[in-house]
Amino acid sequence: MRTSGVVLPPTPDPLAEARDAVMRQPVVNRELVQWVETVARLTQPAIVHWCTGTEEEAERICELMLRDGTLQKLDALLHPDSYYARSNVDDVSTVQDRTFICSLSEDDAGPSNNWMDPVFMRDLVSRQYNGCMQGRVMYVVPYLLGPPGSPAARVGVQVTDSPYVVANLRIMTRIGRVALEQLSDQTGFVKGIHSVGTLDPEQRFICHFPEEELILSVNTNYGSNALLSKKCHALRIASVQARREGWLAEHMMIVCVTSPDGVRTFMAGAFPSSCGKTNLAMLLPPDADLEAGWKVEVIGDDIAWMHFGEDGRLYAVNPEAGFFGVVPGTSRECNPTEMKTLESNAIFTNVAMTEERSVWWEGLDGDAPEFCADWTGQRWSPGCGRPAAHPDSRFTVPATNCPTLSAEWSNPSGVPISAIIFGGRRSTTMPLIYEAFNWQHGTYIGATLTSEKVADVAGTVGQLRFDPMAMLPFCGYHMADYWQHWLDMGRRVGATMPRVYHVNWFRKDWGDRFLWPGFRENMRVLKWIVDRVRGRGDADKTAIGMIPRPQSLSLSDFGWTKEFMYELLAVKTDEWYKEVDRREEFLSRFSAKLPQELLDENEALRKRIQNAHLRSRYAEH
Ligand code: OXD
Ligand code: MN
Repeated sequence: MRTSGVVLPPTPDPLAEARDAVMRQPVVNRELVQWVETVARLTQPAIVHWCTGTEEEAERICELMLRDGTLQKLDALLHPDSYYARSNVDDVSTVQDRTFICSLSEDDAGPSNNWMDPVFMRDLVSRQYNGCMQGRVMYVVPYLLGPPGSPAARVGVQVTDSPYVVANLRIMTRIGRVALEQLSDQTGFVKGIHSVGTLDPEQRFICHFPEEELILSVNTNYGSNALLSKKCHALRIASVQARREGWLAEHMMIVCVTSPDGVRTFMAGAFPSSCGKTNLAMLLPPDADLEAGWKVEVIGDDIAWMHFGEDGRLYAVNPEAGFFGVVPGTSRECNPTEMKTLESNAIFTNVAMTEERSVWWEGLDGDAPEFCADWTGQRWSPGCGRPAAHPDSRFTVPATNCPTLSAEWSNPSGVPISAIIFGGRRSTTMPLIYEAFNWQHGTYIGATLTSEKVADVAGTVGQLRFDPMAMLPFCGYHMADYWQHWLDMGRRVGATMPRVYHVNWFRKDWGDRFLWPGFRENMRVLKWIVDRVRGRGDADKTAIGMIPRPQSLSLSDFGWTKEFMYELLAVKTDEWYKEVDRREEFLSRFSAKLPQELLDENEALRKRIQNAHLRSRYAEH
């Protein structure tokens, strides 16, 4: 019997047992129980399973996937407790054009998001959900984002018919009991419904309903399209909550830098993709620094939730419990810490698999195997003309695997952030590092963050792309309202905001060679930031911000010349004129709601550049 698109469950009632089980939980949220029942009536699973998060449960779910071929076990000696998975060949990346913000008002989504009417979209996706779990298990996964007991932590519940998603969510978040315990009858939670569906790319939808705190995803089983805790909840929905409640949900890594005197400096950093955010989070300082007592530890690699503490400072927690990273390019040479993190308990998706049941990808240290099975399962050998691992192949691994994970990573109070670092990939214009004059100027620097595109099917490599605060694809509301929120945060009575920095490891010389060695040497830049936030560190005031004096980057041991340092830190007025014009054009796309302060900052920068230009011309004469 069908009533208004809602199909009643088959008998025996798959919900009865599940309902009894959840009623035996320490805390029951009635809204949650009712909502799960409504979803089950619509999707009609054979079984409803409430995830508890135990080892045994995880083993059972993985066992199931080993049997049906969703997972393959990797060699137990080479990769203990690790699995290999392939997604459907039509379902290999996150899909911006299928990702929607369904706010009540189109104006709240802004020009950088795809907006769709919430009633229309709910109806469209519900039709996809109708009976979509027949004969299958519907998993109910309560998950906690943030350290248990933290006032910053939030609960989400994802309902999914994908055991692969459950296995990944279990790594990426704290699932089961720990999440339910944080829920009372009064606590709200973010709802997510996901179904693998038919995997039809034409019918793939990832929809966010900020007012209802609801996420609907269908016809995908890949990455952040399907693991709704990550970009969908912890960034898109959380950014809306953060604006409403006066905090920041940011696409930032979090690190703790300990100096030889034992003082810890906490920093957060936002970088568009392919700019080395994870490498910076897992930075291994040069041997001399390690010997001197410097240490860099990771707290988060992707997302930071920052709330004001009683002292007016911003305290950050990492809402996640695992790392979900792009694999190609990962190597011992670039990021030995990440490679150690991946040694066990990992799920690799869409990389290549070797005869020894090991994994391989482009950019891994050493030689390519003579042959292997590529990410589609076909035989691959070097020189065959296609990559063995998909460029967006991923690993999922628990944060606790990371040898440099800070003990503070699960501190319920979070860590006080002293510096926010923005960074892009720029072959010209941007010096190695500069410091904002103040919070408003820092907000402007973040709002105009740009990076050059890397590998791109459209052949637009090198093209500049604006990615404000690295949040362009992840902000759940109008970008200009988001900038206003940043400005308002800085104006809060008693607020002591972090200092803001911009870094660029990718500046090139005339011969198209990188000027900066990067990787471990980036420690020199972090050390300068530590000095600055501690009230030390030499800097020159320039048109764009405060720039280190070369000697304060302790470069002498490299034997670098004055000319080299000039290139690395130079503010070239001809390049900055173009930059200011580009920024003006970009900001104008948000004109209706654009905070005047950002335009003022752009104009003030233009004037400072003009003055610097004039001064340099007089100096020449
Ligand atoms: C990610 C991303 O997957 O930013 O973390 O794209
Ligand atoms: Mn990210």
